[in-house]
Amino acid sequence: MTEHPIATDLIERENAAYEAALERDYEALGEKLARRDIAIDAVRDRVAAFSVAVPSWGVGTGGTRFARFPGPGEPRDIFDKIEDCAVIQQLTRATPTISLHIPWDKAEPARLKEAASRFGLRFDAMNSNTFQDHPGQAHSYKYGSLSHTDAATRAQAVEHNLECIEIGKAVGSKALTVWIGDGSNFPGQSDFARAFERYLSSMKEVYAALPDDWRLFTEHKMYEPAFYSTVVQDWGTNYMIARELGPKAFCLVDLGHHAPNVNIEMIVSRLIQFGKLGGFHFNDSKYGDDDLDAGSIDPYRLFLVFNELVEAEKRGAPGFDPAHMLDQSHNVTDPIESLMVSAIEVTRAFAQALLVDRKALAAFQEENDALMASETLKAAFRTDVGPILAMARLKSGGAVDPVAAYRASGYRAKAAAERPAIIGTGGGIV
Ligand SMILES: [Mn+2]
Repeated sequence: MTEHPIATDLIERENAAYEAALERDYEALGEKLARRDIAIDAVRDRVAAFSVAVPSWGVGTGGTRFARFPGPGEPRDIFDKIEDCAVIQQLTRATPTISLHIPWDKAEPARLKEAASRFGLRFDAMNSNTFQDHPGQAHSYKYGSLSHTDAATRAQAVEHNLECIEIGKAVGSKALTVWIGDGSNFPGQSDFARAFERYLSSMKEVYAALPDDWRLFTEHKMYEPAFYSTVVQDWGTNYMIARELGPKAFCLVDLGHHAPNVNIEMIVSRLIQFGKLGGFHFNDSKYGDDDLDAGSIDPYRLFLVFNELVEAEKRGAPGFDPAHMLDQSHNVTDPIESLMVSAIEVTRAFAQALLVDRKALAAFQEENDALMASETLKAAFRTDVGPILAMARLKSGGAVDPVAAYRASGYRAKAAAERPAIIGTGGGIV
């Protein structure tokens, strides 16, 4: 029997207030879509089956490089985090999995599994952490980890990744995500080729320990914490890594890890075309790796990314099976609310992408009708799919308005009473 952190009768009461209006809105949208030969129930069912993983670190209040302002009722450990993740899943019905970060979330695997399954949750990709030093470790990552000049430091970083795989095996995960902060801050500080060679050699050891049914995701990021050069800085380097390592290695695209204005949807298309798109860390940004809520700055870009994903799925691109994860970190919002909103926005972009008239788009592309091709995409993007998302949640036992239901539940105040404030919690910029 699945436990629910929010009383189900509260959700039912909340939903009842919206239900009649939602039925009318859904019906009206259904008529509109029928004129475009789209069956609304089919879109709703696709939306209901869509999911995105919640990062365990996302439920804590994030920080900046300068300061961290803790919020009330923050999770004290991974078990509190799992409960917060259960709230997000219960209300949105879009986030049945959690992505763990080791060592922040280190605990007895059997207890982790038990805690998650109590709420009907499972574990998504494991995340290793060699971008900061951990208490008791023999070698510092100050000058790098998997690409460090010192063999013992590299071996320690490899060993940590192997441990993440072991924990992942025990909790039922099927993927390891590796992001490293390795790089340099001054020209000449690091030899680009030798550093990359050392990284590849370390990653080959990690890859060799990967179970047959696992995938390895490497995540590129153009800068930060290194500000002159970064070892895994762009999708091209990431693609080379995935090619070098083998068929279980794929590239992970974090939307915030590119230079401003970079055409991310085209990167996505390229990686799909050559069978190396592993998945995403969804978030949004104005300047750099801002880790803002998905779709909060540029929802059209998020839609264009999903347009590529839906297109790839429709044409049956070989090996296409992207993992969806959120990756965000905040100082100014309730993390549970932000993660719910992000999960909804990602699902919204998916729903909009399902509405693209692909036959018309292909014809306009063939005719070089740039204006009508662009308008075809915008017609889908401009469609308010809100009733579809809400109906999918309602049918799956979620909340029509997850943020309103969450606020009505008083969950945060209850958590604040049960969880005394602590000084620090695992969180960061990854
Ligand atoms: Mn990320």
